[in-house]
Amino acid sequence: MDDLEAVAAAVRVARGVVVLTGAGVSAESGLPTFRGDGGLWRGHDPMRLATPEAFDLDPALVSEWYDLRRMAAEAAEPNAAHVAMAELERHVVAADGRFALLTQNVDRLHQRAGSERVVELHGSLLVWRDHRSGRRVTPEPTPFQTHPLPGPDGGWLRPDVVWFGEYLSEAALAAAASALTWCDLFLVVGTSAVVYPAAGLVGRAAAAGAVTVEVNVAATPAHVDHRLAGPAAVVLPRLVEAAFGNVA
Ligand code: BV8
Repeated sequence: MDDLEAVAAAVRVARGVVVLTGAGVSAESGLPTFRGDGGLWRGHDPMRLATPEAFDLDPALVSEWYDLRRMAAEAAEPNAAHVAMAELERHVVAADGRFALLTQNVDRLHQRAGSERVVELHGSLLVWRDHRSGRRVTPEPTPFQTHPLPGPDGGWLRPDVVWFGEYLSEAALAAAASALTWCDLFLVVGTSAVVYPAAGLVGRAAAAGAVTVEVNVAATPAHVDHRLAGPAAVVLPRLVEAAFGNVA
């Protein structure tokens, strides 16, 4: 039995499924990853764009870069990987199992594909906040006319994402920790597994006794029980079909 069948058998009997996703899941929606060929960090130093210091130094540059990404996310469509994750959630919950989708992605494509139990570990591109007061706004899906935009409370508008050196929200960390208490199957999909604390969740799930499975087109530092090599938009639909049949 190849690994896909073994993993499908584990999915069928799982009582608590947790999925950790990264930029690789949105690659087939046309949104570039960070560290791969053609990735966002290619030609850009993340420390110049994805830190509070970068924003303080050049709010216009950072605002423009994130607004471009926001508009790309608005224009993108969920791909078969996102759809398969929403189907997996429905199957697990229908069988009285528990499910959580912990995403590092900030594009909200999981939610647009129908995933409901989503924890945005690194925030969202589609929500921005006043960098002084923290008051959140959801901008219209049209490009900003100036950069940076003034916030509602006298600061500048910044994306409501977690930058390097910033803490993840207590709520997100608590939701992830809670999911690990009942997780018996942990899928890690489309992430280079180098950004912490998200990347640390794989080891914590394994330490808690979960079966761990990686879906990726390349090897990563993640230590897992099974590796399913290939694009998420190909592997995940196959896995859901192998586990539950071709239920529309
Ligand atoms: C924090 C902003 C406390 C939003 C991002 C412990 C050890 C070491 C370092 C640290 C540590 N604790 C904290 C740190 C520092 C830092 C960190 O982890 N640094 C690393 C890089 C060394 N972490 C932090 O600062 C975090 N904060 O811990 O607070 C603290 C406070 C002060 C001081 C210290 C600690 C905050 C982390 C969040 C940073 N924000 N982005 C945005 O702009 O989007 S990180 C950025 O990387 C994105 O958020 C992204 O989600 C994240 C991970 O990237 P991936 O999603 O994995 O994408 P990547 O391109 O890397 O990989 C794509 C993968 O997909 C590849 O594997 C590829 O093979 C695969 N792929 C491609 N195509 C496909 C595919 N797979 C399947 N199918 C395909 N078709």
